Amino acid sequence: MSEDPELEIITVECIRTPPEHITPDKVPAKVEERAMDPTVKEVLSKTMLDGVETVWDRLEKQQPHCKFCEAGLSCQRCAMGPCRIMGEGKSRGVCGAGADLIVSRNLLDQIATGAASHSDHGREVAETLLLTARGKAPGYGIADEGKLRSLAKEYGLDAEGPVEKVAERLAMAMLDEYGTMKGELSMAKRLPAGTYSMLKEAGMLPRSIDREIVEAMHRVHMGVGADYRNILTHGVRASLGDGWGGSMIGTEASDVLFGTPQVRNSKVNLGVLKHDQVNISLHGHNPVLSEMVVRAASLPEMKRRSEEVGAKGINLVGLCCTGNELLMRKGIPQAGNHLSQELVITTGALEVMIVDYQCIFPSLPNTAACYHTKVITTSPKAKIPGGYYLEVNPENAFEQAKRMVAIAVDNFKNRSPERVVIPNHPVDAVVGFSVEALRAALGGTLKPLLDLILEGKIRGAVGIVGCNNPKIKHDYGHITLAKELIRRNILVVETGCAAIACAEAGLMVPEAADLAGKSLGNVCRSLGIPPVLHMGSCVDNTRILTLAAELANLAGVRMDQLPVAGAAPEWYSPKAVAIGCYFVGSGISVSLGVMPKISGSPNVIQLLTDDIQGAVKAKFWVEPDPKKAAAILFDHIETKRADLGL
Ligand code: XCC
Ligand code: SF4
Repeated sequence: MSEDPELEIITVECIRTPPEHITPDKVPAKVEERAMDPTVKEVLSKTMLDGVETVWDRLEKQQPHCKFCEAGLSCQRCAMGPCRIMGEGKSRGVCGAGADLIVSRNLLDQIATGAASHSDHGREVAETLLLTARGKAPGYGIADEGKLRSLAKEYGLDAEGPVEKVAERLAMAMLDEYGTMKGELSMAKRLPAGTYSMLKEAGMLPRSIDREIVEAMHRVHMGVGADYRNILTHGVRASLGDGWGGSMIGTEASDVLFGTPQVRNSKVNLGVLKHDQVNISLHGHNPVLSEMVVRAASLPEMKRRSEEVGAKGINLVGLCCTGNELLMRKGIPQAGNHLSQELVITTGALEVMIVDYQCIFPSLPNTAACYHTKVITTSPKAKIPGGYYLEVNPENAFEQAKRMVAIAVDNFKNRSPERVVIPNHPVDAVVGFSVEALRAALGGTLKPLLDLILEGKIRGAVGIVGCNNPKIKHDYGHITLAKELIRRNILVVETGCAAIACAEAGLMVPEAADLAGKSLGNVCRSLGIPPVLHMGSCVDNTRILTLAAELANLAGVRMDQLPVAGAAPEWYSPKAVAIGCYFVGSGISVSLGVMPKISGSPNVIQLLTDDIQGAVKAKFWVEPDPKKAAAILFDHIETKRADLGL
């Protein structure tokens, strides 16, 4: 129980794997099958010997998956069902829906879920900006005034005068984008003219952020549209509202409040936990709370308090995208990505895990119940049974953050040193390649980067993004694809869990230039940069959009004409579906390492892997083998080069 009197908790139990399921003799082989990072393997092995259940065990217990659901052919949308469709083209749901409709509607549902998640996160950052401007968010401030004023200009606002006034105007304008009546999004103007008019022509330009998501939910109701092409055209539009709207607001407003990322050094993997300090992990996606935890943990009174309980200080570590946000802006070390979230607890060395939302396993409190760790939930949207709930809003965030740090410090005495395993070797990583940081490194313009691409020293660029999925050996897809691409002189830019995977594999240090092909290697050495660049969290995929748009504008071409592509080798999340769609919608073709649930409709497959090119000149590939995916992406890039006469 907590010593904080106001905290109540529903007690949950530690979930153990049945003893016959994983016997000690099976552990080494299972560990090899599941993971490749040495620190993950070390802690996973300990976890399995502790008998604590993880995501991999639960995946095994789910086998075999339902074939109808896997193919996207089950429908739960109304009370005449549920329905499952069998056989090609003949079978129908009770309402008469066929395979194409059921599959496309399910996919639209996923796109809307993903776009809603990122865009709602963006809205909270913009609201925090507004409260900060009005002096109602103690602890927050404007960290990047230059960016604030240039964004205000971009939004067509008065960018002069007191900083609070400009911030207030910008925050209001950003919040207006969610339901704007002006018919299109302000930041869609970042699109190169040719791409913009192509989308307009195709009826895919989003009218506002929320409207397209709400309309998607309307369209998945029984008896609305029945044409799969029309349904998925709207899916692309809704995703573009996320990419050039909600997520982009998330990125830009975060930069204004917390600072635009600059290139910096940090450390990654489970080895960043410390034996002699109070360990707190920050997990989720939104930087609004975690930035306050960083401030609270650095207060001298907290350090003193930690010394009173026999610790040598407070060690903050990041997980998933909240971690990426802190890594890029503050250099806070990163403990791991999606599939490491349970392992941070099972090291036995974690006092508190603070979560906001998205990608948080609902069973984390059960995992924590096997050790001394306390899970603290903070968002009214994301209460989790078994977690302590400390509601956070911009008005109280700093005060609440102090309480959380105090809970962690008080919990240090409950750690059992004999149950702790912390791997020894954190890995170095250079992070923080925002578009602004890249531009600054190149002398104030991206022109030198474009020239290197035009000259062929860099053949092109691929954004490797997205999650981990236990169906794929942890991080194997990301690391293998990145290595194969840089070897072919293709620059790799990364976000999300992909970025963490490659950082842990040592690909984000300048010395990794030696793993790149000759010409890319030389470019990296002359600029002192790694061949794989960390561009941030998943909302920061918009940094990749902005980068590509700026390069296309400099070259005077549409985005689809650039020798670039996207890849999500280990994706799992509906957010990744939305990201894939807004990349493709913007003209950047995307390779997926995990098959979406569309195999039940050959027509939908045909649309997404080929016909969609008629509208946006980009498409999806599905290729589970990252080596083959690298070959596909390389050919694509070389074709684009040839088309440009390079
Ligand atoms: Fe989640 Fe962003 Fe995916 Fe990682 S990459 S598993 S979405 S944490 Ni966003
Ligand atoms: Fe079945 Fe049609 Fe209802 Fe879906 S919408 S559950 S296919 S009746």
